[in-house]
Amino acid sequence: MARRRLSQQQRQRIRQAQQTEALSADHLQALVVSHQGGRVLLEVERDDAVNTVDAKIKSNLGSIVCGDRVALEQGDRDDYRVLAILPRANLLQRIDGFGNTRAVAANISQLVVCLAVVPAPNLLLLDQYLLSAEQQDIRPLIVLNKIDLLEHASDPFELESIYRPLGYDLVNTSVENGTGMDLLRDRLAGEVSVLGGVSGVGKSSLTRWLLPDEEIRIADISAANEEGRHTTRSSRLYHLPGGGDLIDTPGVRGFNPWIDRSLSPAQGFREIRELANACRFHNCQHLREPGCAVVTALGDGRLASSRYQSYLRSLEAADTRTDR
Ligand SMILES: Nc1nc2c(ncn2[C@@H]2O[C@H](COP(=O)(O)OP(=O)(O)OP(=O)(O)O)[C@@H](O)[C@H]2O)c(=O)[nH]1
Ligand SMILES: [Mg+2]
Ligand SMILES: [Zn+2]
Repeated sequence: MARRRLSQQQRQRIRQAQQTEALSADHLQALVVSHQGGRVLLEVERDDAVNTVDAKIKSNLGSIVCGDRVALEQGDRDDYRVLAILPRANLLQRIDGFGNTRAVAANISQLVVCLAVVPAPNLLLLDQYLLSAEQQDIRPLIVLNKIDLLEHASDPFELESIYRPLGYDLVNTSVENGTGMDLLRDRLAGEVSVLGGVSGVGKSSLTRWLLPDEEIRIADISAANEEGRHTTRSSRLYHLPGGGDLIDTPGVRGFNPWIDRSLSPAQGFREIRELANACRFHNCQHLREPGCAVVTALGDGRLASSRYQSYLRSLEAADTRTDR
């Protein structure tokens, strides 16, 4: 345990040294638009022109993700090598099935949680994305796609009734008939947005709709899966015609958020955070403590039970997490 922590500190120090060295030596800088295996696709800005180049990565740099800014060097034969990741404004991370922390995207301003009428939304997954966004100060946006498949104009998944009152922005879209697409385009303008969600909700379809000229490039990075469906294999950052960037990511099975240990999980739930002010004990975990305003609100229906369940799940995750 102690050894592992030391090596993490060492890694951190090495990275800081690499950053300082790269910044001071006046190296080229670039934006990461894609990362596959040991290579990255970069946009290098030089003399008012932007070139897309393929680069290798110096070892021990840690994970590089879309949205990262990096320092690089150019070799004799027009080959490029990434030397350092420049300091990040933020980093969206999740815990994968093996318990490892995986970086998703960096320097983003908006997390677009993509849900669909089919496959039906999983509210736990939504809450986990929202928790990540809240903890990292990233603006969340909820999109319910394939609205054309909804037979009755109602709120079958309780997205409107639960999330709108909490102040979350919600857009219903259809790539099929264009519903809500102008609104979505408005919400994405000027932001650096990452699209997250399970496979098949339509993240790449939305991206393609917003970027008609990029169709071929999108087809390139997706491959037919077992059912013959095109599924995205790696993340890719695109520039929107109206300004702003959009990062399409591969679908996830679940999104186990990386939880900031310095914050309580309640910080990731707007209404629980608010209700907690009225709990009798300031360190109330909202389980069975006397005078708990959260449990009272749950009892009289002011707190959605799915939200409370999600809170319990993240409390559990925060408790059982080993130090990584
Ligand atoms: N009816 C309907 N079908 C849609 C809509 N948007 C996407 N689809 C279909 O849903 C399927 C999956 O779409 P994708 O865009 O590949 O989904 P994805 O979220 O990128 O999936 P992964 O890359 O595997 O994560 C495709 O067959 C699309 O044609 C929509 O608004 N309405
Ligand atoms: Mg896709
Ligand atoms: Zn409480």
